[in-house]
Amino acid sequence: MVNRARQNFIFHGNGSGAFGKGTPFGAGDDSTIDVVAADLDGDGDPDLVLANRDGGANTIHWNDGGSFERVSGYGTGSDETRGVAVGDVDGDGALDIVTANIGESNAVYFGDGSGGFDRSMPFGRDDDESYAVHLADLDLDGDADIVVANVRARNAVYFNQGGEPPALHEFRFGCADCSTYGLGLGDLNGDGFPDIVTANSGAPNGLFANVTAGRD
Ligand SMILES: [Ca+2]
Ligand SMILES: [Ca+2]
Ligand SMILES: [Ca+2]
Ligand SMILES: [Ca+2]
Repeated sequence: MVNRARQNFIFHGNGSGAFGKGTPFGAGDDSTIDVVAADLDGDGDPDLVLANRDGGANTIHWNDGGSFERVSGYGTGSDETRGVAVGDVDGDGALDIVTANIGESNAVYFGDGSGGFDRSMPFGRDDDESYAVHLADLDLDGDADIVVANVRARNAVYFNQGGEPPALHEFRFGCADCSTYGLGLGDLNGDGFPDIVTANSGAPNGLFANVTAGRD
C-alpha cells in the first residue's frame, strides 16, 4: 500500500485471506502515488517500483530477502510521475519501466536485466498530463504496446513498431475534454484482443473495444 505524504506499507498475506500488521518501507514523507512489483534484477524475487509525486524522485526498492531498504532513484526528479508500468518494451528479454508524467513527457527506462536502467526514451506530447499507464500487446504482434490516460486531452495508445529504441505509433482515443485518471485492460468481448476501460472524472467512464488492432 502506498500513501501520499505518509509511510508506505507492505501487508503480508497468510494465504487464507488475512493480512498481518504492515511492514513500513520508504521514507515517512514519500508522496507515493503508484507502485508495481516486478523482478527487475532477475534474482527471483519481486522488487518495488514507485512513482513519487510532489517533487520527489521515483524510486526502486530492491528486495533483499524481504527487506526493501536498498533504494535506487530513476526518472528526472521533475517529471512528476503519476503512474508506472513494467514490461519488456524493446523485446530484449529485460524488464523496462514506463512512466506516465505530468511535469514532462512520458518515458521508457530500459532495463539491462540486472538492475541497471541507463538508457531512457521520452515519448508522447510534452503538454499531455498523463496519470496512468498500462502495457499490453493490443495488436497481438508479439510486442508490448503502451496505453496512457490523459487529463483534459484524449487518451493515447502507442503501438510498438519495433527497433532499438522502439518506434511508437500514436493513436488517440476518447474525448478531448475528458479527464481519465485510471485504466483497465482486458479482453472484455472475448475476441482475443485486449480492450480498454477508462475511469473518468466529470464524465461517464468509457469502454473501448479493440477494433483497430492489426490494421496498421
Ligand atoms: Ca529482484
Ligand atoms: Ca527490455
Ligand atoms: Ca504489439
Ligand atoms: Ca477484445
